[in-house]
Amino acid sequence: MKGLPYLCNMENLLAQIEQNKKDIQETVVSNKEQLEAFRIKYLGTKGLVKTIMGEMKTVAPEQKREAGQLLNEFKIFTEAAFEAFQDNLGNGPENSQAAAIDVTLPGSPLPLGSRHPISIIQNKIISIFHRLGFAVAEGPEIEDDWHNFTALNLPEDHPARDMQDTFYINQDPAWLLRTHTSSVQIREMEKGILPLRIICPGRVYRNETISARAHCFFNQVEGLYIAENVSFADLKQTLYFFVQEMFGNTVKVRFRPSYFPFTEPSAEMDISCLICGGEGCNVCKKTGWVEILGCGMVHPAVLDNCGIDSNKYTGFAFGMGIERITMLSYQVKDLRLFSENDLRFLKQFTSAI
Ligand code: 2NL
Repeated sequence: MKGLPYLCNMENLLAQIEQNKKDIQETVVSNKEQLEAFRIKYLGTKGLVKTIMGEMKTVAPEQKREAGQLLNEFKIFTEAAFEAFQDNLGNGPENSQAAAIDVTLPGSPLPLGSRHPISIIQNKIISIFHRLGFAVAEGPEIEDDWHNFTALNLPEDHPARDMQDTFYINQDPAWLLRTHTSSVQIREMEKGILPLRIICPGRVYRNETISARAHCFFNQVEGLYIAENVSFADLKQTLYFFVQEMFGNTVKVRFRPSYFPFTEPSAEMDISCLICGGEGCNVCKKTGWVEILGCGMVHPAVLDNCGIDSNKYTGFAFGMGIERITMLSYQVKDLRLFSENDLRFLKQFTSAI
């Protein structure tokens, strides 16, 4: 407006409104200060909208109705312009977080995870032994000397008890991180409920230098069957069934004599190499065989230590490393991959289970 006093008839009221609308249409608001200046100029208490509205009193009574309508439209026009400027600056209600959510849009899907390869193989082992009547038993990872060593017939000076091989708890070296899940089996035997047919999967700890083939923690499945008249033939047949279910029915097994303080006799079981079928390759170190577990008949001293009458009962036991079975099953060359949480590795095991 050119600073002229507002004229008091319909024609001039219309002219003022048209001029202001034109001005508003030409206004550029590119920051908060300009927005505020616009608000004060048009919509403030002394702004043009209010001022022109004040002109109503000078309009002839028969034209007041029409004038009121025009003024109201002008007010709405100005307010809409202000809101549009505000939105363009990015702080209007349309851009606030609440308004940005369109509830009619489909949600963003949660990415599907995958089971860890160790868990896949552990579950497979559990289900095979489940079909033979073995129940899963679990126990603590922090153990005492008795359940981890003494009850298992390990002499006081056995190297496994050494600080170098076992993680003892600093505050109280009577406690240690279990080095095998045999301690769970000891606890089950101590309960005295026979016959006993269990497998014990779980994490174990040994003070090993970490490499492609060894880690300071890994997973084991141990198995134990105690009843009257359990023989080495039962052990062989059970493990043979396991291998056939696990690796297929063309796989061959062989038992080699071995030594463990907790079994007598003791053996190690090999399977024919899955990679070369026995021809000889890198995996089997050109022998055609790969070792997968240790086993034997439970030593009578172990039964006695757990309060089981070794004249009445016999049993077999075995233990295997799940990492090793998993590496053979999926041809994983480095055991460290299992604990590094590298999604490029883990995603390769995505499946429906
Ligand atoms: C291996 C060897 C083995 C056992 C574990 C066992 C447990 C009790 C009594 C007797 Cl309570 N034996 N467990 C027996 C033989 C071998 O593991 O090389 N594991 C990876």
